[in-house]
Amino acid sequence: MIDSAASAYAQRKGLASDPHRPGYHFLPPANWMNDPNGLLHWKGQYHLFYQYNPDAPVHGRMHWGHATSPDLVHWTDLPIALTPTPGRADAGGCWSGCAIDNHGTPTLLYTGVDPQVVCLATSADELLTWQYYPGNPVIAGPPAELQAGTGGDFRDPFVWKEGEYWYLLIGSRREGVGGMLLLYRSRTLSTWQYLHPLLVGDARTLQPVWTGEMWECPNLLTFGDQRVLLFSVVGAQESDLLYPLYVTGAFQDEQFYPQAQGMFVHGGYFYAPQVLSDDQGRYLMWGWLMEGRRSSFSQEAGWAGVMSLPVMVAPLPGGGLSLEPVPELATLRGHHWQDDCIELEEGMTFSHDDMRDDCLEMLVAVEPSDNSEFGVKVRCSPDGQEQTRLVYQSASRRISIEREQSSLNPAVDHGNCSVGVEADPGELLKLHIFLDCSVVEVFVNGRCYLASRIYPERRDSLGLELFARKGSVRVRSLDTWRLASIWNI
Ligand code: DQQ
Repeated sequence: MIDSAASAYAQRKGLASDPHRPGYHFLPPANWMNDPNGLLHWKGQYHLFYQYNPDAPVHGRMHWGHATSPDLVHWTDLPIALTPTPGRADAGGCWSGCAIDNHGTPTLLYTGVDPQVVCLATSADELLTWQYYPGNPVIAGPPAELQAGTGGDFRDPFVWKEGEYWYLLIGSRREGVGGMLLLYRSRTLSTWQYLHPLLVGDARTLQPVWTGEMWECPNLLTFGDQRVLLFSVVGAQESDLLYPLYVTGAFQDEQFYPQAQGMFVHGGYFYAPQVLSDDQGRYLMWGWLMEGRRSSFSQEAGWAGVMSLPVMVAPLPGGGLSLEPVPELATLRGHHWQDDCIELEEGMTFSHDDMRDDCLEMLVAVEPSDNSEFGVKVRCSPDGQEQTRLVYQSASRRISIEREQSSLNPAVDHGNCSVGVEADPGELLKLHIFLDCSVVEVFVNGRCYLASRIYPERRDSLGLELFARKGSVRVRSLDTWRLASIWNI
């Protein structure tokens, strides 16, 4: 339990020597974490709540963990914010939800289980402790006419203010049809009127993207007249196919008119994102990075789950989303290697002898070429036995994360992932890579984001190398930084 700053520190210290435990991504002091919750920029502090099982590194009785940051980089552990409590509507767990500023009163709307209902809590002491609303649940389950087809799936309220109403979106599903987001409205936050489904998927269609059987964790972002819905798709019940989707469109007269949709984070490990709007007017997104190893390994390690980097999100004029890591992360930069104009012929590699670490940031700008395959190896052992490759194929315009050799341990994930990258003719390829022990995140030209997990076994798998494995490439510039850990332990 995070019952005091001292015990959080002791837990973090106890796990600090684990070579797979990230150093500059947020994660709890120990045990299990999943979705980001209740994101709020409040009086200059970023508040991050998260799905947390303080008792074991497995999904269990979900609490809300809590941390704050003044700068999006360094985090302070705070006491648990929500605890499932016998006799209340959240007795079986405090599942995901959101935070809002209700005219100066910090307010949470979250999922109580079981059954899945909407609960409300408020804070009178700057978000430190939370008072459970005695009239909970404020929504007692799906609307009667839809109840039978939802199978009780009704979770993760997202609330925003528009005109004279508060609106609430919640994830659900319709048996035999697909996922859906239900829309409610209220003037008070404690009494809600059901309006209609705002968006319904179709699990029988694969194109342009399969939208799965159930939707959860909705967010609605507003950019003038344009809206972006983000939600998370449960591919099929009882499967572990989980991925987030976006849909752009317009919200008029309480209806949503979709325009474009698609996947926006690739790699298979990023899930349940939540977004906050900060006082600079930016939408910042965090997602849960799932583990890519057996649960027994996480249990042995004493922790599971890590938060993604904070990512700025905005719609692009031609469709798709702009996705960039926040510039505040630059404060983590330490030793810097700077190189210009690196010519790589087929079969050649480039590195520096001392360019070895497992906490790194890289910016690589590559001139366009017709038919080349260029890449970066990370977590590479001196003999190459272990290595993870990020590869760009110019002919197919695809970026891949190749993990076949990422670990000598056969029981961790080794699958590859590959995604097409939109590029304008003549545009430089810009890879922005973050490596943090078992986390790899890659941003490509500010409009493609991949996140993956790797678990090298060898302590000397720290090498970094550029390579051309087909054709020749010209690297216009290469900047590599060692990044510092954010935990003072
Ligand atoms: N995780 C939470 C739910 C949410 C799911 C429970 C998504 O509220 O739907 O841990 O990861």
